[in-house]
Amino acid sequence: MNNNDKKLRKQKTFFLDRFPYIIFILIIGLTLLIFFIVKDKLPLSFFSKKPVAVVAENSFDLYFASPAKNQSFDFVSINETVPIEIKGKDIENNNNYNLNIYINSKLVKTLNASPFKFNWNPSQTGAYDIYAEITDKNNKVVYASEKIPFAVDIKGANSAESTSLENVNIEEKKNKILEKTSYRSQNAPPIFALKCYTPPVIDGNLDDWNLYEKFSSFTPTILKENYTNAKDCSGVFSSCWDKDNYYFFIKVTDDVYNQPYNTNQINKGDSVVFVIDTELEKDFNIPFLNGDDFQIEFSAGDNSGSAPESFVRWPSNAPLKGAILASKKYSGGYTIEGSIPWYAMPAVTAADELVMGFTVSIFDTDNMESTELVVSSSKQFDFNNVSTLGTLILIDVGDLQKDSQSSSTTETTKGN
Ligand SMILES: [Ca+2]
Ligand SMILES: [Ca+2]
Ligand SMILES: [Ca+2]
Ligand SMILES: [Ca+2]
Repeated sequence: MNNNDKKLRKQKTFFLDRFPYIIFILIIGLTLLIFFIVKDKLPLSFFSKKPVAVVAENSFDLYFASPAKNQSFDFVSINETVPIEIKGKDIENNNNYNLNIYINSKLVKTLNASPFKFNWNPSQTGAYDIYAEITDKNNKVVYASEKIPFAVDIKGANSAESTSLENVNIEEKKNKILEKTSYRSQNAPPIFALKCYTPPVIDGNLDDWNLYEKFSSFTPTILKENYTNAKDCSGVFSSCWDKDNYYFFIKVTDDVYNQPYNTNQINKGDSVVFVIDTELEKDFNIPFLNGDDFQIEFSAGDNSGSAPESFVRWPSNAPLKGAILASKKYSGGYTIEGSIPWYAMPAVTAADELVMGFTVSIFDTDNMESTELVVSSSKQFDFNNVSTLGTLILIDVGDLQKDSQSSSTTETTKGN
């Protein structure tokens, strides 16, 4: 009896029972219909995203925290920079991807670890657009962001036309060299050293480095779990060359200066380390060290104020012959400026377009007795594997110093 009752009730209430489901399905149907009608009429880039080969389990997304869309930057000097910051939770904790950033369709930066931020120095007033691409290990593009337009207005006399023309020429020259060169682009963006026609004064002061390229994208490489922030350990590196020497300047930001050591132990305290493969082309497929490779360490002087020093760990185990060094220590960091004679590296004939393997690393020791953290200009720092090195390229683009002086002091030098 019970069963029969139930059946009857079921039949009666069949439609009423299902009514909410039918309404629900109708709503979904209508929503989809509206979506497809509206979709094509909206200019949202979300819908017109490049049809990239999306791996089924990975859908990527990123956005620009800076610059904002249509933001305009009013600068008073050509040295000012546009802060670029990109957020993308899919790649922030994933080293399998690179981020290529394009401004006006030209690649300006490749980042491989978060935070994805850097300062971009525009050489001239203008309208720009920026977008980023995510590439996988095989350099295949898996995502391209929308383009963010922004504008830069550089006021003041410094934005002389000759300077921007010069920059365009330099960029063209660099691209030409890169096109015909074998280098390990996957390890790091190449560092360019411009030829200097007046050598920098080796005094630890930054003032004669304005014209030269600055590298600051250091990546934590060894004991990277100890990395906290840029105040702990970061740096800005510049270098230049002439027929006699390689010159460099590094400004290291380090919250605690600690260098208890001298000579062959300086790499246990705060120090800067170059690894150079001077015959990159010949040794391109050799991962181990040979006679033309160098590991050169620099210290800004020990805790009791000794003079800055160098140590060649490979191949010679001795201070670097003929090196001239100067350093400055200040609250929050130190500088090292130096010149290294090419004769210390006999395989090198310094010349325009010479390409070498190169990584500069900053070793940081704060409170312990040995290295706590290393940040490097390459993604990896492994001295036993020279195929992890980045690239250093010497180029000659003429006398920049003379050009910049003649354009800014034309009037005063005429009084003859
Ligand atoms: Ca100087
Ligand atoms: Ca530190
Ligand atoms: Ca070599
Ligand atoms: Ca330190």
